[in-house]
Amino acid sequence: MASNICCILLGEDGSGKSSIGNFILRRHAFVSGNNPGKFIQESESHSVKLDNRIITVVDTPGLFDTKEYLLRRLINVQSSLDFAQLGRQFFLLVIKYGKLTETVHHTADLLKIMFGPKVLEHTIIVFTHEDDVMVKWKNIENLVNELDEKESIQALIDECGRRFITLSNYDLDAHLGQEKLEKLIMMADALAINWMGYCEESFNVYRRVLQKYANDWKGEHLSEEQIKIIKKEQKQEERKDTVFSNVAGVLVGAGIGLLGVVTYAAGPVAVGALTAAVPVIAKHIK
Ligand SMILES: Nc1nc2c(ncn2[C@@H]2O[C@H](COP(=O)(O)OP(=O)(O)O)[C@@H](O)[C@H]2O)c(=O)[nH]1
Ligand SMILES: [Mg+2]
Repeated sequence: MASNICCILLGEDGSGKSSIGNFILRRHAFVSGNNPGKFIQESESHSVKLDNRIITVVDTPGLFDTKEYLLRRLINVQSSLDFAQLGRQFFLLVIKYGKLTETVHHTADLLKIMFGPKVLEHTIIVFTHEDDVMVKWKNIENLVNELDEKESIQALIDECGRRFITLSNYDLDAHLGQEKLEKLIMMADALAINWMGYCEESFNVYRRVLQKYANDWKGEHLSEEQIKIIKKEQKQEERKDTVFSNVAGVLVGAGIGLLGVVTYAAGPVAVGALTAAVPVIAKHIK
């Protein structure tokens, strides 16, 4: 039987995250709309039962265009993983078709410092607003080729293992919508098979490092240099934590081993003492 899965929606405000969340849930659970009042500030989740398993969808605040400092926003979006206890997590990076801007180039790095260097191995890209652009460009390749940022967008698609779908959230009820939903769930299930589990310790390290810088780096952007510093420190801290837990493991193992040796050595001594004591005790009883 297919496992429970948990889909975390990531992307800019207005990209179509909430709409796609509703699309997966098949009900209007998340508020959606194109004005700031409709954009959420904290992650929220809803679930649906589908073919005897639970699909949880976590909607998150937009990554950019916010009044909040970028690092604070990232920490906020990162907390979406706290909801994701119910199944194997995968990420849906939602990008508005007509808005493939330079922020997309930045997105891969932001995802990595929030969720770790392997996050794109668990990510599917969803290009929304297909209806708006299809008339002009016909398909994503044509559209991407027109853009100045085409190399970084292609690189992002490649890093996600070329897992992407294109859709219009307005096809929600149509036959086409159903087909796309099935395709999406199939991709997610394929990811779930190879799912290695999210290491909570590593995740706590990513969070800790972001928090460390959040008070000092209060900008709306992070420079490439700042991202490099964060990545490097996360890697070092993760390694330290791994070494620490390995050493702790070895110490515990050694302790158990020592106890075994003591028991092993003490065993014959105890048996010998008992054997010697039995005739003496027996004599006293007589
Ligand atoms: N034309 C078109 N509009 C869409 C599509 N997806 C979402 N929208 C609209 O774009 C606006 C923002 O969508 P929403 O899901 O709230 O974006 P979010 O801020 O990322 O959660 C809403 O008015 C949606 O109706 C799409 O595929 N095509
Ligand atoms: Mg929304």
